[in-house]
Amino acid sequence: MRIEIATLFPEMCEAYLSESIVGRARKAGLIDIHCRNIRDYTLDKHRRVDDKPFGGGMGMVMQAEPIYRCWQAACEEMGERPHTIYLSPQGRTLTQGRAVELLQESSLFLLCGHYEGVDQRVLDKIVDEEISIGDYVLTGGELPALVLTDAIARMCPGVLPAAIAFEEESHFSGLLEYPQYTRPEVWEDMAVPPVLLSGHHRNITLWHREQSLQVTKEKRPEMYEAYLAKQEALKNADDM
Ligand code: 4F9
Repeated sequence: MRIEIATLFPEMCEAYLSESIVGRARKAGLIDIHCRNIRDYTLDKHRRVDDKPFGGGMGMVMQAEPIYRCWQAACEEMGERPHTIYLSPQGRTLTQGRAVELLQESSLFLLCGHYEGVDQRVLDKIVDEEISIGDYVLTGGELPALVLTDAIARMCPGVLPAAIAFEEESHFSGLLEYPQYTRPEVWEDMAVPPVLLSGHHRNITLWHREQSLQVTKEKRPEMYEAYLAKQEALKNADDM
């Protein structure tokens, strides 16, 4: 998987992408992530990448040409047209399911906007899909691009053990995770649930499952109801 992040702040993105699991995966050649500075593609002698909006209004708008030239350079280097995503509060909200689907793409181009927006014409020309990471406004698309990159990178082959990347007790199975404990057995007068120290694997699995159900019911009642409805539907399909 190759991911190109087009931004006015490549160092900001590199800082995150050079550390921890994603940083290690890049060094090991498991994922190919490039940050491209849109400003490197301006033809303006003052290296400008934005201008006042036609029709008036507040703030500045990112110009079409530097973004388009940046995208063309990425296309040429990759030898293909990447699936092109604009991170925007107007997009469809990112889900685990969408992240899994995007894993199938051979290359992605993530466009990070800044200022008040991006000239609509370049969006119309290159963007396949707009993605939001939630209903709030940020100062730019960098954090959303990093969120999307992280969600995809951790599922790329070899980055994490598959058992963790596609973990059962998570959003994949439709339930939240059960609580976890590590040493010491007693901390601040609070003991670890005894079943976890019992060595009885079947009981431990049953306890995990029960905790997942309880946590989901309490914290995400709508997710719990959807889970029950799905279980019921599966049961009925079995009976037929
Ligand atoms: C993008 C917010 C995606 C949420 C981009 C300002 C954004 C955003 N999800 N906010 N620029």
